[in-house]
Amino acid sequence: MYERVRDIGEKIKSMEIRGAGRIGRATALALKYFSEDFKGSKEEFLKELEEVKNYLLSTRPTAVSLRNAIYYVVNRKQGSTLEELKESIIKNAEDFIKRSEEALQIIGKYGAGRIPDGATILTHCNSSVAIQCIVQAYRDGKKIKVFNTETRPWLQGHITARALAKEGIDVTMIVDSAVRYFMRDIDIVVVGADTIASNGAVINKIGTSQIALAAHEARVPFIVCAETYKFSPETVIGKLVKIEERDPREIANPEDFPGVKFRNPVFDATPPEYIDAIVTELGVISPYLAYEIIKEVMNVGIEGKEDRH
Ligand code: RUB
Repeated sequence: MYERVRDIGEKIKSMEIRGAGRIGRATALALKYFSEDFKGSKEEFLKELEEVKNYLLSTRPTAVSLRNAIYYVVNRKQGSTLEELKESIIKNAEDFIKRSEEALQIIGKYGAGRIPDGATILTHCNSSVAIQCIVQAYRDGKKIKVFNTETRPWLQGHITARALAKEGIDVTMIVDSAVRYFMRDIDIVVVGADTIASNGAVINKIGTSQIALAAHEARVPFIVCAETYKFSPETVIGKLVKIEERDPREIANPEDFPGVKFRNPVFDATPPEYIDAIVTELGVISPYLAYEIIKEVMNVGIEGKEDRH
């Protein structure tokens, strides 16, 4: 495997590169690097491209951004000669990264619009899109406060808290299980998404669905911020989103607990009835419009029969 591809793949696996948006962009970059570094015939290129694709797909199973980046870069390649194919992949990868970065900025503006002046916001895990909306609201001059969960077991909340504090935002970190206790102080919940299914369910960091439940109970608006490449075309044809289960040692050392089993699913699904809106770069939509997004943007509808990978 090419060194620069392997380097990105291993960083995604070990979560040095994490968060669905970054995973998508890193995947596109790995495919660009492969095309740049490849030496050999056209036949070898196509064969090795399949291997690289499958390797990247094996790094993390839940974030559809990874699959959609591969689809955008590889399946839309054009050309008949080796040089044309390589150039097309490099161009598609650069396009994907550029569009992803632009989407982040646009969602930041739309999402900030949904945050009232004086609001106390709750966020979970570390979503670059959710943070973008919060930071934008703050830069727009809104007097906001943020509560953020530490996000066990990987503690992505530490990254969020530091980023918000660095920006000058009033941020309070709480343990995940304190969410319902504090919900009475919260005006709006803002989270990101790993994957959005065609029925509008949002798959995000484990614990998101519990937060949505507590928000629903307290009648606190629950907003999801996600680029359109977080929507999953495969779910239109009945595929279920695979929930990643990671090493239990992320929770505790099993050797310290003889006879105890551990489970470590790292994502969960929040049903659409608990979601007030999804903020995308195409606008703010109801979760029930997920199918339309998939149909419009990805050109895959009920008629899209086959698995794309
Ligand atoms: C990260 C996570 C984030 C989404 C969205 O999980 O659940 O909320 O990926 O992030 P992990 P972004 O840390 O396991 O990758 O908005 O940055 O795409």
